[in-house]
Amino acid sequence: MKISVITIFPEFFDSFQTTSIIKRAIENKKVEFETIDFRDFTLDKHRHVDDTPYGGGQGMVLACQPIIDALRSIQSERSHVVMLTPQGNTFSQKKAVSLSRYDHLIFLCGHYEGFDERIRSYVDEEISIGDYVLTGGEPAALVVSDAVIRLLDGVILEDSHEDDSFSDGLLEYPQYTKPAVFEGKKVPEVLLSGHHANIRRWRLKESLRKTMQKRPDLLENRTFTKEEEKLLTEIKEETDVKDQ
Ligand code: 6GU
Repeated sequence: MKISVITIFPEFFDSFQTTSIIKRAIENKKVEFETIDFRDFTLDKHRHVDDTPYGGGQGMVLACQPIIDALRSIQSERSHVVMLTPQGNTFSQKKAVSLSRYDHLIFLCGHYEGFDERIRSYVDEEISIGDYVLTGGEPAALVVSDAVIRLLDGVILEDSHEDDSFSDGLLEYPQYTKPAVFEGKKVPEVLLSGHHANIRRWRLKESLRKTMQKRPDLLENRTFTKEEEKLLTEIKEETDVKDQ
């Protein structure tokens, strides 16, 4: 996969590309990551990327020409163009999985100004990373890139995806490492038992418990397996006992 980010702040992505898992993914050619500075595509000598809004009002508006010329310089039939804006559909793990199937993703980042509305007709979709306002699309492009890159073949151990919070609609079960007792706090006995079937069942139960406690909304439209229903009943009985 190739990811191209169209931005006036390419340096924003420097540490992203040179740190940890993303760095290794780039070195191992699992992903090619590039930034394109659309200021390089301006035609005036002051290199302006924005102008005052028609109709008047506060602020500046990102102009069509530099952004569309930057886009055309890298776009092909294989490209999927994503604009990062607070008006977009909210990003999710499901969206990360669907984006991970494209050959070439192009992310278009605006800054505190809005985009000229006509730019929207050149993009395939608009994505927001949540209901809050950022100074620009760059942190959002970084978040989406990270979530997509870690899903690509060979970037992290395949098994790790299956345990991801959200990938099966549940939050991840609690994890522990040595020592078995820290300041009097013990690791659950079952995890020290070596009994794989019991460990698997405990983990599923604790995933369900965490999801019920912290994100009950994730359970609303879920169809439960027989085993999950049994575990949920156990959890409810345990909570009822505690409440008495
Ligand atoms: Cl993609 N851009 C900006 N400026 N703010 C946001 C956002 C994007 N997603 C959430 N807030």
